Formats: sequence, C-alpha cells, structure tokens
Amino acid sequence: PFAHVQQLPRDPVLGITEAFVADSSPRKVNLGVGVYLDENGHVPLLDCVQQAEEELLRRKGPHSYVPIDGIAAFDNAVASLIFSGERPSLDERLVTVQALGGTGALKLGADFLRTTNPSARIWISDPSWENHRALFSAAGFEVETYPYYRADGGLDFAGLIQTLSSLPSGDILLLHACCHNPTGLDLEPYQWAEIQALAAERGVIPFLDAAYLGFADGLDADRVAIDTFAQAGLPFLVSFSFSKSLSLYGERVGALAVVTGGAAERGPVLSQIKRIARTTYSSPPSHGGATVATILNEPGLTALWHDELALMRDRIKAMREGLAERLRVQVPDRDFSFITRQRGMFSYSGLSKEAVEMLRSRFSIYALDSGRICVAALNKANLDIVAEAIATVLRE
Ligand code: PLP
Ligand code: TYF
Repeated sequence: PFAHVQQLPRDPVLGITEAFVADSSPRKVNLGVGVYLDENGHVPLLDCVQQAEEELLRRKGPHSYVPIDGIAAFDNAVASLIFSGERPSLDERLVTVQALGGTGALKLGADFLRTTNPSARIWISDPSWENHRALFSAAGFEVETYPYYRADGGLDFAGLIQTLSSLPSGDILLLHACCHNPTGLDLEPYQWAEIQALAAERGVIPFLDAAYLGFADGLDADRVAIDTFAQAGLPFLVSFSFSKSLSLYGERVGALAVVTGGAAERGPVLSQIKRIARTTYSSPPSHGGATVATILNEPGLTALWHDELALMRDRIKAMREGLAERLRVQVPDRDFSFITRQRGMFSYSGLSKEAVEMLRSRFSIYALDSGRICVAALNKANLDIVAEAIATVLRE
C-alpha cells in the first residue's frame, strides 16, 4: 500500500548532524545544529536541573498522568517567567499550557489558529528557522515570508514594515522574540514598538517564538518584544522552549501562552487548545515539566539557573570574540565584526555553499548550507582549528 509514497528530503539541520555522526575524523566539529555545548564539547547537565531532579527522586512521586494542559505549578511559574511584571494585567485573559518543547508549542498554536482563522496566512521572516515553514504548512497554512536579512548583512526593517502594512486583518505574523535563528539579528526596542502599533492597526495577530530567551542580554532584557506586545494588551501568542535555556533538549519541555481578547475568551480558547493536545498526545510528559516547575518555584534553584544561564551566555560571547579576532588577523581584507554583533547561538557567517562544502569535505567542520554556524559549539580546543579552516576556504 505504500509503493506510491515519495521519499522526502532530510531536515536541513538534523540531516547535517546525521552526516557529522557518520564522519570518523577525530577533529570533526559540528557547528550545524543549534545546541549549546560546554567548554569540553558536551551538552551540559545544569546544576539547577540536577538538584531539581534529585529532589523529585527523593519525593518518590508516582508516574501518574499530567493534566491535558500541563502541570499547574509549571503553567503558573512559566506564565510569570514569560510575562514577568506584565503578568498581573494580563492574567484574567491569559492561557498558558505546557507543550512538547518549543516545536510542540508552535504546533499547538498553529492548529489553534487554523481553527479560529481558517483563511489566514502566516508570515515568517526571510530567512527563518526551517521548521517554521514546514510546521505551519503541515497545519494547513499558506506560509509567506517578509523581508528580514539584507544581502549586506543588515536588517531589512523597511521591507518588513512595508509587508506588514499590506497585510489583511487576521493574518499571523511570526516573530523571533530574541536571538533570531538563523541570522542572529534582532530588532531594536523602537522597531518592536513600531511593529506592535502597525500590527494592531492592521488587525494582524503576532506570534512570538521565544526559544532563546536569556541568551542575548539576559532574561529581563530579552523580554523587550514580549513586553512591548503585553503592554499593548492586544491578543498575541508566545511559544516558549526550555530546550536551550535549561539544556533540557530531550525532555521536550516548553509552553504556549495565548493572550486572548478578554476574560470571556479565556475558557473557550483553553478548551480548544486542550482538544488539540488531547487528540494529538493526550497530555504532556511529566519529568521535564516537574523539573522546570521545581526550579522556577524554588528561589534558590531559580537563582542558580540565572547564574548558569549567564555562564552559557558569556561563554558564547567569548567564543564570538575569539572567532572574530582570529579571522580578523588571518583574513585582514574582510570585516568580521558582525560576528560579535549577532546575538544568540548562531552566526550567519556569509560563507557560500561552496565554502561550507569545502569545510565539510576537507576539515570535517559541519555548518549549514546557508552559512549558519552555531558559535555555542566552539570552545578553546576547536577555536583555532575552526578559524584556520574558515580562513583557508575564504582565501581559495
Ligand atoms: N523555534 C526556534 C526559533 C528554534 O530555533 C527552535 C530550536 O530548537 C525551536 C523553536 C524548537 O524548540 P524545541 O527544540 O524546544 O522544540
Ligand atoms: O535550528 C536549530 O539548529 C535548532 C535545533 O527540526 C533544531 O533549533 C533544528 C531542527 C529541528 C529541531 C531542532
């Protein structure tokens, strides 16, 4: 019955990791996937996570079902994390549900919006995380793009605004809350304000994807986009991921928050999202949610998390500086200062597809075809190797 089934291409990001795993070179470096690695090249187990897990183990709780919309203590703490000081003003019309990572949150949001706005289109940045297009297409949406990255490495804000000015009411605008994937280019506070005002005028629904909160300037500073929309008090959605900020990738823990139009909308919206969850996976897994709830509800563990997040953030910045400095010395005719201005885990390096192929075949260094590299996978041991390899392919 499956003879007619077509072979699909690999995920452009996860496919690179498959090729990396198959490479036998001892010097191989994976700068493809967006995963934070510590100075020793390992995915860290954060102390705050370990302590929370030990506490959960001591409690010897049974593995019962979690409510459809997630662990209440998780949903409550995450709403405060996402909206911080703006939460009290939103609370009576806010819906926050535990989701299976940031991807699961996006999928819940996509399926929900598809039922409420069946004729809407969704607008994503050009370029964006590859899975945005795939996920919203799979949910039945027509996916369009708005200009974002300019060929000169700058941000095409005028193009973004021009597109937004033409959108019909009900269309959805997907924005990266901070640490844009893949470009590392974020909007300035005044630009967020302008987008918010224009989206409100057009009746466009903003959907903020927050997968890297805390990786640019810290949790509070990185909330600028969320705060801007929250202060306006109009409906919008936030998808949140703990994969990177708590290094909980495999636990699949995230959340979808929907700021509805008013208290009367809260119950109906929650019921729709619960229907989607129930018919997709019934209820979320408990371990990741319980771990996060423990960390966020114990001030000592929360403080420890903030420290550990700062260490990850600072290490990434040091790696950016190290890479930019080495390239400046080795390729003096090119400007690499953009590497230190970009934010988050990625650098859109400007490497051509041919250069990326050469990095892979000659040096076993894996980047995305788009030239995106994950600077969070650099460390003191591979920095010289990577910089020299990039300098070599750029000179050819
Ligand atoms: N959104 C963006 C922009 C991402 O880069 C990622 C990366 O993983 C996700 C969402 C998905 O997060 P998760 O891995 O928690 O599903
Ligand atoms: O962009 C990245 O590398 C991360 C990890 O389907 C990722 O966001 C990549 C692809 C994917 C899921 C996660």
